[in-house]
Amino acid sequence: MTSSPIQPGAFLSLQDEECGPNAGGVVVPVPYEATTTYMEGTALGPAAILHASEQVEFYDEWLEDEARRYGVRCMPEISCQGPPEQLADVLDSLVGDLLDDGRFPFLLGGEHSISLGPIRAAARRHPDLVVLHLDAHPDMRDHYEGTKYGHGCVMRRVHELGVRIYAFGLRAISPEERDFYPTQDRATYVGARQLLALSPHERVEAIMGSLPDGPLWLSWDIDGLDPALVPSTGTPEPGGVDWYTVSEILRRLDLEKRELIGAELVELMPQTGHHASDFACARLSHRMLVAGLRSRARRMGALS
Ligand SMILES: [Mn+2]
Repeated sequence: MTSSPIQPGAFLSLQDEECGPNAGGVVVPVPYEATTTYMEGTALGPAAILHASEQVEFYDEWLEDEARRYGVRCMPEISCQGPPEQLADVLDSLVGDLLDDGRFPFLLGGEHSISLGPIRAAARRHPDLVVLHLDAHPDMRDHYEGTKYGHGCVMRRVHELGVRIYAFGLRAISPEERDFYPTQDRATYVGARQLLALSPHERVEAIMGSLPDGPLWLSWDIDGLDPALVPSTGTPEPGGVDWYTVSEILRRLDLEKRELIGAELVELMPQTGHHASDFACARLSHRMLVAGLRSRARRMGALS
């Protein structure tokens, strides 16, 4: 892994105009880790994903397209030593500028607390925003370990913005969170157990069939996936969403011409000798970017 400054072409090792100022996608590495409660190391996530992305094939066979066709520029790492609410202000402003400039922002965490600022920026511009939340955990606690802005509370703060949250993959739910969901009409989820007896296609249907209409923000915690697939995460919860389901959800979002505003992938905790996790995150990042960039191109009339 390199410690040199991140170059504009760092994601996928792109060259020249593929990562120039007109690139449709902007990768924002946020190596932020302040409220982690179990195993530490998510601050190394963005660099590991960028490094692994050099090996990702340009062609995404699931969406039958290439992110580089629309351009992907990588920003320097966002460093913030302050509390999560301070980072939220920094990312709110930065992501807001990207959205106003017509870009598709894609953030790489870091811990999940990075999500509040970007989603706040998107929600201010799209009051009917829907957050499609992949996670093993609801992150819906009102406060956790002395803060209201840590990774365990981020979706509760997002919920307070007035947006709708639709989660899937949840399977580690506190009693407080279990009691919270039924009382809310803007927060729903498809739990892991609900998907147990279904075939892969039925699983996709169960998730997509109830997804609310509206512009989407993808807030994806890699621990939503089966930890057999991505063991390198801080709180690897057994069970979880399989690779084909998550890939097919992205394809369905594209086929249904859903409007994607921005996205993030968080909570990779790289471990020496476990590079399969880093690569899975890089591959998923590319697939998410392809979906987002195709939506952006459709919005601009450049894609039917
Ligand atoms: Mn999680």
